[in-house]
Amino acid sequence: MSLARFLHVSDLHLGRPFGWLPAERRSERRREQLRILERAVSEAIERGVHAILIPGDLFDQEGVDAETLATVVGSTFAVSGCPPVYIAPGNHDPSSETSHTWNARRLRARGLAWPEHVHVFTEPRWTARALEVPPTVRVWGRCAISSVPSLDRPLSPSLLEPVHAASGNALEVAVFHGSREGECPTGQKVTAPFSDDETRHAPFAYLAVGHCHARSQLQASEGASTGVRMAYAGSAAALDMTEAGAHGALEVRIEFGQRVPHVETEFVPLDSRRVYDLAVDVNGVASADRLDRRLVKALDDAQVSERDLVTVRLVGRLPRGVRYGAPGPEVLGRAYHVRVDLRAVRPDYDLDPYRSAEPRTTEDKFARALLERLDQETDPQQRALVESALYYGLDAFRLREVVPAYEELSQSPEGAP
Ligand SMILES: [Mn+2]
Repeated sequence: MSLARFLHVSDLHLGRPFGWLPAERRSERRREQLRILERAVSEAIERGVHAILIPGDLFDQEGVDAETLATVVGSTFAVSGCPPVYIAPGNHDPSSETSHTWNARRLRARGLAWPEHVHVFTEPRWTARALEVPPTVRVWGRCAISSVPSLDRPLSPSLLEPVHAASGNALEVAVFHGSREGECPTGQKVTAPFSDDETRHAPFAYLAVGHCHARSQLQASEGASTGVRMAYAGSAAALDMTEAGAHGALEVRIEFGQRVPHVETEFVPLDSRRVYDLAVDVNGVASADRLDRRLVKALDDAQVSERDLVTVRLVGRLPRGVRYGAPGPEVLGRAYHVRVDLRAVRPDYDLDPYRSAEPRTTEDKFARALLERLDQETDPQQRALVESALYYGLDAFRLREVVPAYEELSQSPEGAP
């Protein structure tokens, strides 16, 4: 048996503007992205992998700043001991004749050149490079050639024809950027789509894919390999507040030789910051200070560190008289970045006037009718239903909007990290 090892690292988005961070932290986070890529290279060296696979969006955009470009092209991969690197550009950093990042002539004009051991797949059709070590391993790649999403299906039988024609005794590994149908978030651009069925029938023992920023994988028990057939390593550095959890790369180990190749992956953390999404219930809170204390407790319970990024979603009804605009320094000092989402908070209503006064307006009559039903109802589930109908109704009358919020009141206030 032989063993092929790779480091699969993806969607660095170097040069990201990070406009949602305070101005003084944007360039700091961009420098961190570069450190994360450097860490990926040193992990690859320490782990003794045979190659680094980068399936796209290494750069956030075509016009990445000159300093970042010079660092990545000239030094990040030039360190001694760096294994071969295979890059398949994605929709954020597509390959073209005019590309400042991938076109050799353009780079030369700036006095830059990718090191010899960095191979960039600059064609939208599948092409292959054989590894020197271990022998009989081939890396296949294809790239995005425009930032306009492509609907070409990279794993369709027609696009895979050259791979089928060439495949013989080699271990075939794929690196590309594309959308796994049913897996990427609905808001994300669909580009180079592929299905699980196409993945299972493709002649690759492992597919290192980029585009989806959340880590995920597809297992297979027959065909070109067993174990992990395809994976998204996710974004190596958290790029925004929606990218919850830990971020890094995947070490991929493929046993091959006498029998069907077997693939295993191991998560390699690279970003020392984590993104959290917590929900905090505001019901019955006595003051803004007390609410801040609830927030601090929620951060503590979730073990948020001062390096982390946190969205706190406030839910429930804020008691009358309590004003809350933004968290105080006590909360803000607990993490690198805290964003408080107030959209699900609704005012609590004073119901007594509806009970005592003679109903005159439609709002009064509506409230009185539902309060009477509420008083008669004994079943707790039915009571909850009538209560939320009452509050939604009052929202419609008073706020001129109805936002789903009250159902969340019955759920646990503890958010999951
Ligand atoms: Mn991306």
